[in-house]
Amino acid sequence: MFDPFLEELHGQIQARGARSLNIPRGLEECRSAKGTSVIHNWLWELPGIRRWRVSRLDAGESLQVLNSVAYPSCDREQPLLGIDLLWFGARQKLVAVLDFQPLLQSPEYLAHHLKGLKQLHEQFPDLSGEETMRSYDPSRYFSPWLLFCRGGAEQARGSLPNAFSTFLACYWALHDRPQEEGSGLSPERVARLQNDYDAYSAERDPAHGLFTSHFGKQWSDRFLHEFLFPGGTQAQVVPTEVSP
Ligand code: BLA
Repeated sequence: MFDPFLEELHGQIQARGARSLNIPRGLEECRSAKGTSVIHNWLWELPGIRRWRVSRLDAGESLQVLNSVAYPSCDREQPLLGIDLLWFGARQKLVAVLDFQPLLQSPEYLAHHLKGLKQLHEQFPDLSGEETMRSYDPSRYFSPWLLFCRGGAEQARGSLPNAFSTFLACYWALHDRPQEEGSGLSPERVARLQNDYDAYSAERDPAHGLFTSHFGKQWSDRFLHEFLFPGGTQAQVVPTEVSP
């Protein structure tokens, strides 16, 4: 279902001069014991983006997933790019989340970095429903204008392909802007916030049970802490922030 999106994403990442990074041994790929599902993972570094991970899960009719997060270099305070697309074929159910995940929720930060996403949100109303979050807190590392849809084939085949392309173009536009303006976050603070994003996400990720059921607890625990959210372990050893 999402292979054209994966190709588009990888094409653009590579066109930006990406270098592939090593993935911890055994986490590049995993097949379920029954052989009914397989996950593939990729990891990239590119100018201005220190870590871009991409995952594709293929469990046939039962589930297809494309999940990706881009972590900008720490001298850039722009939001992370977050993609989580799920297709439950048997039930014809789509869960689609596309967001520029903000490091801060201050009005200045949001106004500076999220204008493009806000326009996108208005452009694709059928992907911008006011869905309720069950496991995450919407005011932590999600933007007010995320595209979040629990829908079906109509959205998956209708507006999602165009929204996905526009979303990527919009992130590149943000990425290519001159860096001097903004909220003036130091590289240390950006690093702390990105690590806190990982710690928070590792704690809340609703997918851990799903990974465990497909690939076992041992592999899934390693996947969560060593591939999906490796900064989470560093977040615990840094002192709490005191200054804005
Ligand atoms: C929800 N994401 C989900 C769910 C699963 C995944 C199984 C629950 C489905 C549901 O709510 O119906 C799947 N999450 C994954 C997979 C990976 C993962 C396969 O991390 C890793 C390979 N999630 C993200 C990113 C965003 C995100 C980057 O990983 C942001 C764009 C959002 N996923 C997100 C949200 C929900 C979700 C907002 C709904 C959760 C809720 O209701 O609180």
